[in-house]
Amino acid sequence: MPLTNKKSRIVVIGVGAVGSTTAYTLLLRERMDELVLIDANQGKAIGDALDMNHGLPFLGQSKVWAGTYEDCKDADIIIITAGASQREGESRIDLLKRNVAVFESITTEVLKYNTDGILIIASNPVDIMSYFTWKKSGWPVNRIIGSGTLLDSARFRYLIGEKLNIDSRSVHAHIIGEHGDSELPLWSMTNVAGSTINFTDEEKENLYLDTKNAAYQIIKAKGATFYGIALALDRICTAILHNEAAVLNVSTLLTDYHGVSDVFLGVPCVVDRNGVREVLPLDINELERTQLNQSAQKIKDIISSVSM
Ligand code: 6V0
Repeated sequence: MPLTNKKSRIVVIGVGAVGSTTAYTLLLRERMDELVLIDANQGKAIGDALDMNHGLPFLGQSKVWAGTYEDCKDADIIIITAGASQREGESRIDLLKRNVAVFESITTEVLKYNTDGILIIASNPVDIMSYFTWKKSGWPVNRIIGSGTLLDSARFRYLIGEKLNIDSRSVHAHIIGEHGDSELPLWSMTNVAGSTINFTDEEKENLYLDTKNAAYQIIKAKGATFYGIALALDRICTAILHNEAAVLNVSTLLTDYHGVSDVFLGVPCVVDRNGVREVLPLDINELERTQLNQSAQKIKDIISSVSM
């Protein structure tokens, strides 16, 4: 639902597994008036748009089409899910070099037509791609949002909920840091409606490892992950379009945050119509602070090694 009479528009760039599932999720939930699909493989975008249009008689009034970068002009939100997907056994960092070149060309095109939208980045390694996009775009940092550890936090909440036999929506638990191998669980802040959860150290370690390795497990089983991330991206879009001020663990620029600066990482952020309104201060313990700094250092080392 837009805040003005202007038609709300979301553009999805890269309609592979993640992009097309995200587009379909947004359509099913009737999040926008106009949905534009863009892909280097134009046939895929055209086919997806046709396919989705044939479902409109069962849905609402949204318009869907395979577009060009010119269609970014009136977009409220542009979601970038283009790029190569993670191969079996490949770390997200290994994807970087392949994806930087793709992003270079995409952001150049988007910037020609849009100056006031919000960019949501999902392509991996997402924290680095978000940082790179921010640097390249020159946009205010609140309008560049990486999907960050929103999906990881959802996986964590799901696993904890399953173990406790409690609805995962009632589990308050956060994964922060890199969306990847150096991410960390905030056990000191994990609770169910304020009630502390008493897991053994071994149980905690297993829950964390199952969360962290979930993507590898899914990729091994079926080649790619896309349903969970599609719902996470839908959640970010809703927070923006409905001006929710929702707290979501997205990737944003950190400045003097528990000793971390000049890097994008997933942390709890307030997300509203302007994107990331603020980063929530966290009362984390010393171990978590050390782990967050290690995660930041890992990302910074990689960024400096590819000299962006
Ligand atoms: P995919 O199925 O290979 O789709 C990628 C799409 O991008 C293809 O349709 C390509 O044609 C298209 N593409 C490539 N280059 C361009 C370009 N220059 N312009 C426009 N389109 C282009 O990959 P999949 O959808 O599985 O993954 C996409 C990205 O999302 C990858 O980087 C994944 O690692 C990442 N994921 C991120 C997640 C997260 O939590 N942030 C979760 C899952 C996947």
